[in-house]
Amino acid sequence: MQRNKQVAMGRKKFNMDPKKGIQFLIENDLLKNTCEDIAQFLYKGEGLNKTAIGDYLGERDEFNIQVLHAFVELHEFTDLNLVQALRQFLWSFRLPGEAQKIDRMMEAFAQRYCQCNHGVFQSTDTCYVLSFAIIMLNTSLHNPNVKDKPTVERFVGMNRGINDGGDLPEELLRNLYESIKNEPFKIPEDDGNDLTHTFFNPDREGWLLKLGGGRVKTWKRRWFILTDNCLYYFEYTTDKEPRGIIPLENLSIREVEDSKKPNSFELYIPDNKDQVIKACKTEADGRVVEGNHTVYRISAPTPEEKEEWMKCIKAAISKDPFYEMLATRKKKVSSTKRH
Ligand code: 4IP
Repeated sequence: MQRNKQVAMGRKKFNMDPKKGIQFLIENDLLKNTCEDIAQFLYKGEGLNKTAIGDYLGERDEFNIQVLHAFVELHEFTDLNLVQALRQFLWSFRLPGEAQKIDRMMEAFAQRYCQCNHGVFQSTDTCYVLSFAIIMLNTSLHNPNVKDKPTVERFVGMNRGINDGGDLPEELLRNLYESIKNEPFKIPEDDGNDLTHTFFNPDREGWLLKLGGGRVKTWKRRWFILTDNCLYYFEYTTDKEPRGIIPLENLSIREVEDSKKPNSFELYIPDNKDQVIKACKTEADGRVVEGNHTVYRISAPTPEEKEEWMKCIKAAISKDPFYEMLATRKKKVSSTKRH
């Protein structure tokens, strides 16, 4: 009885703070302090929140990385095609939004898949790149915001040359395509920052209010466009030149309560209070100068629009480093000469 109570308490603690939860279970002899035992506990996942599991597995600590590997080893992918294996894997925890974490986890996944299925791919990188192509395909086919749905021919074409310079069998690619088309990935709960959003080009435009950066702070209605990892704002929708450009690199976004404007959020530099955000703006006389905001406070017309904007901006912020990492791998798998 006592033991069960304590395990339940450990699970609760884990869901609030994964490291503390694990520590509690170990200290009370409810869990052995080995990566295999911890991995087993996470794999069973009973009563555990999948976001917390993902956070724990994504940590950069050497020990957590070992747990991640032990966790992936528990997955049996033998004779599963890549989509089936991804379904299993992506359901066992929630992938965190951060690029480095996704990279580590997907690398571990690809290694395990290749270990269970010798000879399907020329290299782990091929498996890794194709896994992402599939995840992106899933988004393109099932996200209602994506109007241009790729055909199977396009999917096959996009994956030419990824098997260390050679092609994968067309039938394999067709099967994977059909599988995703017939049934989207089931992904544990979504807080708007998961990888299906990470890969969705969120381009968005609309009217928002922005608080000025001067001494007297005024709210101005501006037409905002989110694209290329930048936020542009214009005075009129038809303006050719933006009044301001805010590169989103290194910025974070948070909700804020503003006594005057509802549905507000802010762009800010994490862990920094006074540093000015790199941005440029056009002065009244037409000169282009550096911005002087330490935060950008923005207010949306409705709570729904605020959510949408925040989701899209978050996705824009988190996708970029990842695209780079993926691009590097793609280069690798398409340039390697096959012997
Ligand atoms: C202006 O207030 C506008 O809010 C500007 O926004 C803002 O520049 C100015 O900040 C602020 O002083 P007034 O129109 O009442 O003078 P916009 O350029 O969209 O018109 P930002 O940097 O927010 O674009 P300073 O810090 O540039 O003065």
